[in-house]
Amino acid sequence: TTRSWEYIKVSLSETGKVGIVQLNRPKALNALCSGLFHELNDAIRTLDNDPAVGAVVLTGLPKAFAAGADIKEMANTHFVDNYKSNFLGHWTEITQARKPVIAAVQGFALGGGCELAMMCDLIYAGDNAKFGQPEIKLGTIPGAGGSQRLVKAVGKSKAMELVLSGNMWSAEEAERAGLVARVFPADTVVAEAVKLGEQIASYSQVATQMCKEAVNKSFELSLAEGLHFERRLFQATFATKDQKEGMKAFAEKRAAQWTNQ
Ligand code: CO8
Repeated sequence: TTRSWEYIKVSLSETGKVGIVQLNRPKALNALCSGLFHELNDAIRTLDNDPAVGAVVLTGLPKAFAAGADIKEMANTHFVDNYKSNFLGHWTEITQARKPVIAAVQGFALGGGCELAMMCDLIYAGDNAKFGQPEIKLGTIPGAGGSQRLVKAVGKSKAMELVLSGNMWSAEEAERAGLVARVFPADTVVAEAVKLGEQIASYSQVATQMCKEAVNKSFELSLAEGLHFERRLFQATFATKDQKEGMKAFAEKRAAQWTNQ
């Protein structure tokens, strides 16, 4: 977190338990250029590997979480080059983080910006947030989950409307659709996300990581296989010291002392 960054800012909450990554490219409303994504991936990887950190908050600027992929950077690229270089393939690296990642969205979350928010584990929105997949207006289509994660988040009809119209949803509409977990006054959304991060970080990291892993498996597996996976992980928690401590502390009416073991 101490190195210098060009396109992002990285910090820790006061307790040191929540990593905060702020996209910071104000000149272009946080358009996601290649350099920004490399820095973002480095920061998330570093925080994910930091034993003191229990959760991460990803946020942007008051006017824009991110206004999409950098249109100027990609405008003149061609299929064969994009294909050979696996253009933007590294975008999904954030989904490999084991620790919970909370998106705190203010202002525009458009195109790749909306897709980046959806790659996080949950979204908190400021009441000024705007979500959309405007790629259709540029003669292209969503390329980083807008036709897949969005459907899983809000269902077919609402997803179709968003990607085919290129219109934007307000924070309230996004919450009603289930894209967003909760809406807050814009100037408090980062603090609220950090507060949730602190709560998550106050639990056993083994348990929070297993929770995240199990929920994410529900997108990949059939119900029977998913339930099987969940039960196995649940059973596995009984091999941890933290499960023993958590249940002992309950019986003794005291706070649990987690060791992440
Ligand atoms: N890319 C590059 N520059 C951008 C972008 C962007 N996505 N968005 C805004 N900017 C720049 C503007 O060009 C402008 O720069 P300059 O001052 O040099 O002209 C600056 O940011 C400020 O923007 P505006 O003046 O336009 O600000 P407004 O408040 O008037 O408008 C909007 C804000 C409505 C957000 C407007 O900027 C806009 O429509 N932006 C583009 C939104 C968009 O179409 N996003 C989708 C991009 S495509 C995409 O994300 C595909 C992802 C595919 C991923 C594939 C992975 C494999």
